[in-house]
Amino acid sequence: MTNLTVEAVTCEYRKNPLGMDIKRPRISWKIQSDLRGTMQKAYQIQVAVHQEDFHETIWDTGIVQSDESIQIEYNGPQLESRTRYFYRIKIWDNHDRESDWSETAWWETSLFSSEEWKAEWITPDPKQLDLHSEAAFLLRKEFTLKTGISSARVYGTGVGLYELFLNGGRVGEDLLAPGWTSYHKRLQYQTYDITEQLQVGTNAIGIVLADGWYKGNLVREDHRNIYGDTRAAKLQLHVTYHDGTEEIIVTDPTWKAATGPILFSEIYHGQTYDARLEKEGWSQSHFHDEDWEDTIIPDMPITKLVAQENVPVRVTEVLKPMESFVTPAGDTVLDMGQNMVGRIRFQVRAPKGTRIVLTHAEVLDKEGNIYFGNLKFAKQKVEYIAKGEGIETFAPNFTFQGFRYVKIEGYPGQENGLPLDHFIGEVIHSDMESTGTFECSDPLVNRLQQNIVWGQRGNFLDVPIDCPQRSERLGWTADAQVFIQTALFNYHGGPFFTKWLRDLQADQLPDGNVPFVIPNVEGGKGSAAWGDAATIIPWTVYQTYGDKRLLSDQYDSMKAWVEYIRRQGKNEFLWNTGFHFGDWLALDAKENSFVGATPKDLIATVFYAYSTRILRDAAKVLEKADDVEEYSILLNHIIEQFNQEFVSPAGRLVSPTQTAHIIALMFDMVDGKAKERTAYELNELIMLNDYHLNTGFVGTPYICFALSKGGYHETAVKLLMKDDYPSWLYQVKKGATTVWEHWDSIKPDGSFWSDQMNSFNHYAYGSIGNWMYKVIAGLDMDATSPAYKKIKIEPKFAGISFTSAKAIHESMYGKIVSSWQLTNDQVAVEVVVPPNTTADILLPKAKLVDVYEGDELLVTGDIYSFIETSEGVKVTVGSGSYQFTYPNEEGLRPRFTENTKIIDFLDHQEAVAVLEKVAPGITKPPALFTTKARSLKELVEIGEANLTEDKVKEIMEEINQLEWEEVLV
Ligand code: RAM
Repeated sequence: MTNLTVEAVTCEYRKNPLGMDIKRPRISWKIQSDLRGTMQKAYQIQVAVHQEDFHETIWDTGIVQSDESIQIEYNGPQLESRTRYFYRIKIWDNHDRESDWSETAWWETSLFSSEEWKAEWITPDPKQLDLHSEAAFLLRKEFTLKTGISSARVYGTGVGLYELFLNGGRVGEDLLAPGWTSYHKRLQYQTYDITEQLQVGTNAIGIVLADGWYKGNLVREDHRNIYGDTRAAKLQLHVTYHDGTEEIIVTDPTWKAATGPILFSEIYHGQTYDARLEKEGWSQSHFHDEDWEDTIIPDMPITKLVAQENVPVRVTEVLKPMESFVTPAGDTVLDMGQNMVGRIRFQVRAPKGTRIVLTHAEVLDKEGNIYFGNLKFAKQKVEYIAKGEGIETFAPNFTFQGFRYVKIEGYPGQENGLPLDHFIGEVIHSDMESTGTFECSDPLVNRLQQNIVWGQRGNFLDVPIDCPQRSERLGWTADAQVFIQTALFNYHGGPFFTKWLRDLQADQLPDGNVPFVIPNVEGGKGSAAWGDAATIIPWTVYQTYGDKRLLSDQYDSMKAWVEYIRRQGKNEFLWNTGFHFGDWLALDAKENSFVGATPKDLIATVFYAYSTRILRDAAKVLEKADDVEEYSILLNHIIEQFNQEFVSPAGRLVSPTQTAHIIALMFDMVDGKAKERTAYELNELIMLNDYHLNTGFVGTPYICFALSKGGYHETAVKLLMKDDYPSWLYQVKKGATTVWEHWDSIKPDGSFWSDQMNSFNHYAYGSIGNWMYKVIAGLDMDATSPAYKKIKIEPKFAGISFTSAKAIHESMYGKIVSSWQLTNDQVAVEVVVPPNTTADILLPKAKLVDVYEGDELLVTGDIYSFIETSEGVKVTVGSGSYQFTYPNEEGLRPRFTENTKIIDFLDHQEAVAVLEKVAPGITKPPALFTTKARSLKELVEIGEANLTEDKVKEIMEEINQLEWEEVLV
């Protein structure tokens, strides 16, 4: 019996989504098969309402002959509000098998029309309670329910931020709800199933309301009330009884209001909580609220409510502190061991009125003191005033902190050391599904990957923010744009970016210009590589998930951006006017400037072309023939003008910067001789800079791609493996646990880049992750078949200074693995291809007759197509797991460098033999094999090998010239 099953059934990217207002949701599934080469031949979807047995369906596709298994739009009768739809899927495959029905899944609709909102906005009566009070408001209401409750939902929202309570317990686990959108144009509401939390008889519901992004301090010092000056809530609770009747409880002026223990709470600044002011039982029935104030219906500037689009923000992990210590300045500091974003939860037994203060920071300065300088005016301060009743537990809400270190004041007995087990770090971010891992034989590169992932976690907080610590934390467009491909390898970003793009569209200006930050609270707009988020992000989401609807929804916005650019230049085909950030933070900037040396009009024109190309490709996908033609012609003109303006007749780029060369190559602005020359010059520029980059936000994401693509892959690898300033691994060696904003956020002498703008958790330079997945591990897709329907596996290990790499990506079709390993005599490539996809695999430098797949010679196996080329063997396979092995030709041996981890390069015996041969007496096993002693360089650094730098170089050369066979016999 063979096995074919339908699994991981999702609707709009989510498993059993509750409360969606999408009228034609899309269904996707993954296939499991124990036979190789499985392709779906047909599918059947059934949808039923109110029942799980599918006796009566409202939509049955019948057997549809199709290989489509993702993003299939519901096409049955019009859906109704507040209804649960059950669905299941069955498939047939090319091996003549029929699967069972999938497990039954569901989605539930929310409120489709604004008329269904019966609730009013409410806020405390300003005559009784100061609406501008910093204290969070409590709103409450009691209501009575009959027996026979069958189900209940609450639809709720608020501005700034709200949390819901029912009968004394919290509703849901979401934090920072309703999330951050362009509030005046669209505000999200959340849906919760509260059936289990209700009781027959009296119930009580409570709302806590704080400032948040809506009216708290944002962007500039003392700059508040950006969206409005009134906090308010709106909520509607529907109770359905077994007899079919329904009851609705809504917010209206019968609700009561008060303030409670939260005296202050803001995104940047933290929270002040006086536990003595807790109102015990306030969200339970029979609470005495006679002295509470009234509520009124305020005028609200909100025009549209939309159901939650993004995955919620939640606590996703809990960290234990690594240690605590007293700094030279005398502060007691907790070290979380990881630069994290979220909050501290602590426990304390303290006399009433004890004030415990936690101040959060990312790093210690070179003297070892906690450093707050880079936070600008964000206070990141949490104050707790104890009520003095037994053990008290506390964690702040409506705020988040970016920190590794926490200065603790006032904790009872802290002079004798902090009780570490009374503190935990709760990591908070948009709770996206993790979809990728990258690992290789180099521990520093692995740490870099971890840092990239932590950077993503810390900054994907409902909106892709630039940094989580200082008084900024805004949705900067370039940061999101340069990082998105890396981001979508690591985590599922479908709902996350769908929501953000709707805000981009909402905040885009009538002339097509795009604000610097989305949601737009900053005011600035335009700039090449920033506004281009409007085209790059929808296109990348489309490519990764096959999301044609998003592409179509964003199409007008994409086109408006390109047309905006088109009107800017002094010449229609060049973008040579206006404000640009340029190659932001590049190291070739003039003293005291943030802007790199690459001419802004060159960068702008390249991005003009890049956006136009994307628009043309989107028009192709959406079958807009006129636009395909229009933008193909426009693209050609831009490229032509670029060459006239920026490339000499002999093919030399006018701007001798790394970034100019990188983007010209990356975005196909040069061709033929000019292309060759650009690649050559780029390599020269980097060589002359001792294999160091000097690029900023614009050049860095593509530097290694441009080199690998241009024929200089070894240089790309050298750049990644550099660990002195400036480089990715320099930060890692300096102890970074997230990615820094500046190459020199911490300088080699331990001092900091200026206080003014120095984030230690900025994901932009983490965009190298994309190249690590795609080029080093070789996991990529054929761009003509989005969502990895056609996978491209092309590991590139030649010249690499490590011996293995492995990338896993959970795609819409299922898990893809690309993994390779080099040993002295063998190359092993392992590939996993999910059902209903195919993969083109390149086995570099392999000869057809030598390649095994599993135990069988490839040529005799059942792999269905292969061919030998000058690059190696190309195999096309269907789904399944494949283990390819072939002899390791000498050309594949990685070069031994001072950074090569010796025991990865050579096994134990070989290492001793080789080192004894080239430098008798230098090894002191077992030191060589401890985890610390990873490379020759480090052996020297930790004093295990008494060698000069020159001698190390000599040894490396010798090792690389060795006749291996001679040594190893
Ligand atoms: C900084 C932000 C962001 C960048 C802008 C131009 O303030 O941190 O990273 O995009 O400047």
